Amino acid sequence: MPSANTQDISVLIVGALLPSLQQAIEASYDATRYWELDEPQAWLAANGNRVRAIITSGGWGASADLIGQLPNLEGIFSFGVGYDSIAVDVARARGVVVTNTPNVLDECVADTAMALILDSLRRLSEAERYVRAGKWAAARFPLATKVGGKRLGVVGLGNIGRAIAIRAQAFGMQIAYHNRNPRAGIDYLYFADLDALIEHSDVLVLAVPGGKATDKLIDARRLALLGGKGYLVNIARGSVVDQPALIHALENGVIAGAGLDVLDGEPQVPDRLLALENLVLLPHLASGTVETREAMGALVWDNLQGWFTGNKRVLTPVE
Ligand code: 8YV
Repeated sequence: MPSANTQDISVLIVGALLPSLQQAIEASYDATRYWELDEPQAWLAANGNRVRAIITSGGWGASADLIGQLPNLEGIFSFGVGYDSIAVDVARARGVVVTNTPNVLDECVADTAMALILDSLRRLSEAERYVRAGKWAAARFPLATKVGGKRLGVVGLGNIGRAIAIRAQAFGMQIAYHNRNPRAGIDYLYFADLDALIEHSDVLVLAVPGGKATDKLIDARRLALLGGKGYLVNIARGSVVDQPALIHALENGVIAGAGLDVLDGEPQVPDRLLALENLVLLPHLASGTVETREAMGALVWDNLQGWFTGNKRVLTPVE
């Protein structure tokens, strides 16, 4: 709740936030809307030394350049679990705390992954387009692929990956996963070798963080390993997939289909992706429910308040 002694603390909001979060911050802090500044460079030159916090999101990020212009920055408080768009190394080297919003979005992101699995294999979006195009009376919609019994390969069995696995298991899928190390206390089939997991899987779901370590992890060679009956589902980051290679694979039957909540270069959508019937495309909405977004906003707020009014105690620092 608003606390009088934060009114003089200058915070920079990088891009538009969830309205309830933005209102709370603007009511309690000396907040600047960075994205509305006519001359951001001039503003930073004049005011950068006052800014003590950046508020951002996984989408807006915080660049090394921006951090470099804020000599008294103490924290970066981000809305979203992924922080690949934030220069965390630069922040860390400066002793700037970075927080994200893990855990509270796991269920909704996993629900979306499961929805993409069901939609891709059962061709639901394609079938809906078929009905709306008036084609039903002329001919039956073609048969789809059964979900139960199929082998799901989870790339990245973190909290979200695990929530996906639990859902998929309830639909009768057989679960296997790849992590750098096997996860303690989990008895899903583990593959130390990603290629071996892909060859084993009918459906591959990507639940790894974005960033350099996973850049184009799924390339043309690995799509070929997934094979002509295989499906790819991505709720992670567009950068994890070599997108031109994926387009080629979908156009040429190298894989059977895909379901994507994220794209490289989003929100731009290449025309060749739009033309594909064997692709379910979502506009990065996996965490996008009222309940989850409010929980994410509350966590950003608690982190911010914890830092400035709670003796620098934040709930979810990026380690
Ligand atoms: C958010 C996300 O929509 O949490 C993440 O990493 O990608 C999504 O939940 C995003 O952070 C908001 O920009």
